[in-house]
Amino acid sequence: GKNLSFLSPKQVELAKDLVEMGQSHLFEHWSEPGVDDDEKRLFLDQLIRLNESYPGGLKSYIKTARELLADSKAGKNPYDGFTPSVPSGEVLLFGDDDFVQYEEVGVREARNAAFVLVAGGLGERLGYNGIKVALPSETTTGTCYLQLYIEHVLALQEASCRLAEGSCQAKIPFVIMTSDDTHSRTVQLLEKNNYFGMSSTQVKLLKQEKVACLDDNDAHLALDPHNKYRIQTKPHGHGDVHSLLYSSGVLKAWHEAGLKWVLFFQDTNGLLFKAIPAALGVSATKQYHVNSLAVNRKAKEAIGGITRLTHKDGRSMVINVEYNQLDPLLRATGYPEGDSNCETGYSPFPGNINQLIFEIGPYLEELKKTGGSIKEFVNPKYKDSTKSAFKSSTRLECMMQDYPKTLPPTARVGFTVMDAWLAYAPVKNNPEDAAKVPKGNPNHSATSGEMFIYRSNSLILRKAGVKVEDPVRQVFNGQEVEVWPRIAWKPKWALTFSDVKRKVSGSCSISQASTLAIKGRNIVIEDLSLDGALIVDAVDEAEVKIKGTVHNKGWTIENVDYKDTSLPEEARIRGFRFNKVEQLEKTFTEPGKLTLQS
Ligand code: UGB
Repeated sequence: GKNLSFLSPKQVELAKDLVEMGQSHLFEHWSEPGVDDDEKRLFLDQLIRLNESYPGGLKSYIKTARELLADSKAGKNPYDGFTPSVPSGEVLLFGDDDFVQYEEVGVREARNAAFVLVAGGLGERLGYNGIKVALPSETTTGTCYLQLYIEHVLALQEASCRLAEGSCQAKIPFVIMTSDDTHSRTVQLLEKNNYFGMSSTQVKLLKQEKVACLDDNDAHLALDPHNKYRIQTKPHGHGDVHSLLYSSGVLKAWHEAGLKWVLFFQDTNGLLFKAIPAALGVSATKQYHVNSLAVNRKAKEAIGGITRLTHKDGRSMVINVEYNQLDPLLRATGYPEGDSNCETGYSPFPGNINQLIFEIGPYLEELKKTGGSIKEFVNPKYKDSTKSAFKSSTRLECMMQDYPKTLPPTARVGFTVMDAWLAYAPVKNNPEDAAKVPKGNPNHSATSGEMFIYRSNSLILRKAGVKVEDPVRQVFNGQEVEVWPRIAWKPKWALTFSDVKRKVSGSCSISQASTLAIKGRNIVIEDLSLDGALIVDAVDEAEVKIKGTVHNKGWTIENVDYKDTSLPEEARIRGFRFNKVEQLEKTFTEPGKLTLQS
């Protein structure tokens, strides 16, 4: 009944639709016509964006919200009727023959792949002020996560092309999903660093929109408490990646270009690319439509459990059960111990690390039907036991690993388990929370994230025949971790176990106090005895051999107090920094065969 002539027809249409959806409260407080008209237009523009960025629009959002809120109020368990059991998947042991073979297949396939990094999250649990992909993955080389990922994709691209018959111009597409919280800082990081060596056309950013908040069980959209002409919004979760790949046309373009695989991964796991060649090899060999990567999981570890869920009616699926739901589900279905370790010292349920590999053809076919919308959930905090009012507004959320939930039983959904030491080193917890993690469980902190990279590299070199000295245990920011020699290398130096084996030979040894950074491509290590710090770089055209004994005072580790605000946040959150006392640092700038012999 209001005079709406100052609005565009599109704006009026949506306003009318919203009133029909029971959302007239959005307009009731409007000032008289002529007052705040610009604000009102902006308000409707925001509603149009919310409407267009959600598959099925606000109508569908509100409908789903009402259903999920009713279920939540009724205390309905989403797992009602399902019994969990331990699923069987592909279990790979690093360095075994089949692991090595899968790696070779995976590298070959990589030129038919596209990579998608979901990096729209703020990382509230970590509490770092910057974007997470700008954090150093380790501080020996200072390589940030985004650089690490891009260099890995480039190295894979090159290695894969080398295996191709005939000429290969493959440029592996790299998509980053951002959000309003991370978008501009991600762009800045890329631009400031020339896309870390990737061509800028190879990188595409897709920004996810937040979704409307809900005030009550009737799914009344919530007004921003600070602005009555804005809807309050919150993040919808990493599950948005599917609808974005679909609605942007990116997925279709990849399919038309003949690409076969899309790999999803998260913002802070410095080890994930150690698992990618073999996991992609498994996907290709087993022809999996969906392959999720998993690692051995400690009970109560904040990672989801891959579970077989069998329904009373016979349906069955293998799916991630999120960490906060695994324990209650187990207790409710005949496992009185809940989420607990078995005789192996690990949970029998493999831990989801949210590194997913989809075959593009079937994925695109499915998204044509769903538009990329996947199963959502709602998690309202109620005022009291009547569950009739919320403490604060809520919203629908979704997770990318829930994609298989709506697939038909004919879909080939599998998972691949690898050693946690090899493949998983997330940075999620702030120092205080990380210090409270039960002893023996990974801390998921900046401290463990860095130390796990050294452990992984040390164990890989050991497997390749290098005598790497045992670690010592040390406490940083209240967390006890194993400190292995600080070993880091560029992806172009070695991507697979076979690469590593080709590059180390003879009798090599590395002491616990050592630091080794290999930054060049064609560097081989032969009969090296290292006790100290050695940093080697070389142009691609140089073929360098490192031999002999390197002994110096090296880089020592200093404890850092995370409360000491005079230090950079990057050091504080890990609780240590290096004191670069002495090192042998050598950069080979000329092509040709060269030897560093000491
Ligand atoms: N992310 C977005 O891009 N957009 C969003 O709206 C939210 C997040 P968290 P979470 O493997 O390590 C997941 O917060 O959700 C990005 C799995 O669900 O780090 O607690 C964000 O930037 C869980 O099963 O993780 O837990 C980040 O890159 C478990 O396996 C990514 O999504 C765990 O990760 C994950 O966000 C794990």
